[in-house]
Amino acid sequence: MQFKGLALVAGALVLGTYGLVGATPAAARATVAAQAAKLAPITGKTWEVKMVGDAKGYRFEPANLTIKAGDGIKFVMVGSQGPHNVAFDGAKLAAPVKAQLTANLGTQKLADLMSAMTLKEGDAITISFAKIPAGTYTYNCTPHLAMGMKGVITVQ
Ligand SMILES: [Cu+2]
Repeated sequence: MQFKGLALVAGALVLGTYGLVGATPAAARATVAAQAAKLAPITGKTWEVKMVGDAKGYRFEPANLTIKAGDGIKFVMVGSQGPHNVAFDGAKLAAPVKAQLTANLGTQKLADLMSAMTLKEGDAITISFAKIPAGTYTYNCTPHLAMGMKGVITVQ
């Protein structure tokens, strides 16, 4: 019995050490922020951005859009050249902002900062920018990134 007890204590120490090594403070804070972020509904205007694929190429129209805090954007697929989605570039975003943008994708989320795909004409992705700080947000369409399907949203 005594030996078994020691083995359990040793096992707990190994797990405890691994836990400390595996979780850096930054990762821990990001996890907390992700858990704290909840979808913040649109409180202002809902803008429309078309997701287009045609003989001229793949693009968001307009590719540059300035909105106010609390506004939302409805990304609507035009034509049949999909699939399209909206994926934010997180490289310059702070962890809490990434978490809020991801939360604001709601049930349309495919991955962090990335929406699900639209497959047919009229399919739409509506994203709230409530609780998103003023700044510039670059995004792209994952399937058509290599073909230059990108956009910029400025939140005032
Ligand atoms: Cu696309």
